[in-house]
Amino acid sequence: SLYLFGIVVLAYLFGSIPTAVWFGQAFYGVDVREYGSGNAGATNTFRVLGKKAGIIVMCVDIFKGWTATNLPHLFDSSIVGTTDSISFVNFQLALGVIAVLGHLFPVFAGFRGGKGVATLFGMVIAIQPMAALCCVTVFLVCLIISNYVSLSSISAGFTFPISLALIIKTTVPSVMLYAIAICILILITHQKNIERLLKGKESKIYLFKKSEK
Ligand code: NKO
Repeated sequence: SLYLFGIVVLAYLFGSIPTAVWFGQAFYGVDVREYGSGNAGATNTFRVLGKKAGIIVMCVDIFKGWTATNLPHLFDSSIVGTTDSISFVNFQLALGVIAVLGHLFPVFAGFRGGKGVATLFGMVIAIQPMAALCCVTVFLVCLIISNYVSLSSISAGFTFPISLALIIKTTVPSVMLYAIAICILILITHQKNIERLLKGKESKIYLFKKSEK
């Protein structure tokens, strides 16, 4: 129906909010896409503008994914068109991915966005909090050991389907399909990072080093 289409558009618009670009332009007069990795994400904001800016962008980007995925809860079941929990979760999964596509190709920033990691994480929190906990644990351990955010994002991406299979007995099979697709999506958005990692040229991020900014 028209309502469903409206919710889908809303999810895309939410994902499209280019937090890194707008935050940098508003408070530092800088488009972070012109520096560092050129990515409009939390990591590059951290790299270019410092720890505080990076953490704020990360939080907003996570919130975008969480909000888009929870949009159906805001509407009446007659609008969402189902009371069946499986199709409800399927709709939520679709909305999460649509928000991530908005983050990757934001209408508000010339369709040059980020890599979708934080927004995907927000989606996973909304769909399967236990899996999200597994992902963030692997992410942090990997980051503390390697100091590569990209490698940590990729590892966390793999953790999503693996944690579903090993720890969580999911009743909705499509969650597993989405988890595998998300894992592949992270590999695709990190192709340049993978090349740099293999050449030993990826830039490191030190979480606990004092940033001057
Ligand atoms: O600039 O190319 P870059 O080095 O910036 O950036 C690479 C980086 C891009 O992603 C980001 C977002 C980082 C957000 C960190 C959020 C941490 C929360 C835990 C992550 C769990 C991930 C789960 C993935 C969903 C399955 O990679």
